[in-house]
Amino acid sequence: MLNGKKVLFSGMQATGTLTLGNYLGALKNWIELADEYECFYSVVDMHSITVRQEPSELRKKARNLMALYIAAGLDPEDNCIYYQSHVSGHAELAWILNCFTYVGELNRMTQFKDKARKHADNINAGLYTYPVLMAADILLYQADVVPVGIDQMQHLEITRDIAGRFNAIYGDVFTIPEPYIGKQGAKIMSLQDPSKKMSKSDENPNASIYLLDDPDTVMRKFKRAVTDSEACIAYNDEQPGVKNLLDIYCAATNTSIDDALKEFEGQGYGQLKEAVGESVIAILKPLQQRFNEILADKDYLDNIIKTNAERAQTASLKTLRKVQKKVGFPERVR
Ligand code: ATP
Ligand code: LTN
Repeated sequence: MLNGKKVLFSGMQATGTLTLGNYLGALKNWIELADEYECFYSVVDMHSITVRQEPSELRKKARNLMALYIAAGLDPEDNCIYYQSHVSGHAELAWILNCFTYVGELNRMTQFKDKARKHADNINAGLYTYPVLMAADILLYQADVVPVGIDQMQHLEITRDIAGRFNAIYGDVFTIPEPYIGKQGAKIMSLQDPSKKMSKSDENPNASIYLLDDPDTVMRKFKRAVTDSEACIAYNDEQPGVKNLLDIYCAATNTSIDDALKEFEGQGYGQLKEAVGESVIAILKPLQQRFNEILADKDYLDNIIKTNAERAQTASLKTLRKVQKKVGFPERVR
């Protein structure tokens, strides 16, 4: 508990422009939960360098991501929105937790296996221990709940295991976090290959809707989206492309699948694609306008970056000092 509320933590990597998958699977839920919890939303730039980044590009993407969080509807006064690299406790706790994580556990992580396959020339130790840094992010703030897309469930489970193991040795140090997966949009698939998740690092730009795509591009990408030759609008695994479009429509408009199926009864794929495109454009237009305004106001954004880093640093130090004491590090002499 912090300030009388339960704590929420989540983060996204500054590795590219956010996709509709990131928005519907994570960001939208963050906004819905923001009032109920004391929230920490991090731009996890330390995770980003597990894959090689061009420094000036990373800095730009991280700032854009910070602006996107705010543009999407997170109030930076009520919520602590900050850069992970500005709070030293993430790395310090990650080191300690590394010593409570088994290589056998890390060997099972599917995201590591996927990324190692994609970046075979750079399978670095950071990529391997990525889940431990993520556990540190979450445990540092004693988070009760962590809203993420389905793909992050395995990382949440290892976080709970590490926290439970630490608590079993040293007493109740960490809150065991619960994942929060939204009912809709938890796994948005690629528009070009509906067996793969929509991902901001996909090399085919037509596979993803980016939050900064203009309306014509959004519509064009939906019109090109892979469907099938069944020509009927149904929600099942034999028609994964159509299922994905319906998932997007329902998550974007807060409609149930049953209601959407009634709405599109007797219609063709062209009409479905048009309606999905419109529903997404309606979300993106105001978001993009806010985004441009925020980025243009340098002082406003800089002030948020500064004050929130201080807030996060203060909150994180409480846990860090407790953990350092528990494992036997010498007391600081004042
Ligand atoms: P990358 O391609 O760089 O690995 P990503 O697009 O998979 O990135 P992340 O930064 O790893 O995105 O994820 C940020 C958040 O968005 C996480 O909570 C993740 O679960 C969620 N998310 C990512 N992709 C999707 C998707 N296609 N559908 C639903 N949620 C998603
Ligand atoms: N691993 C996540 C990003 C992430 C995160 C976190 C999410 C890093 N630290 C803490 C929730 C809580 C990803 O790749 N999407």
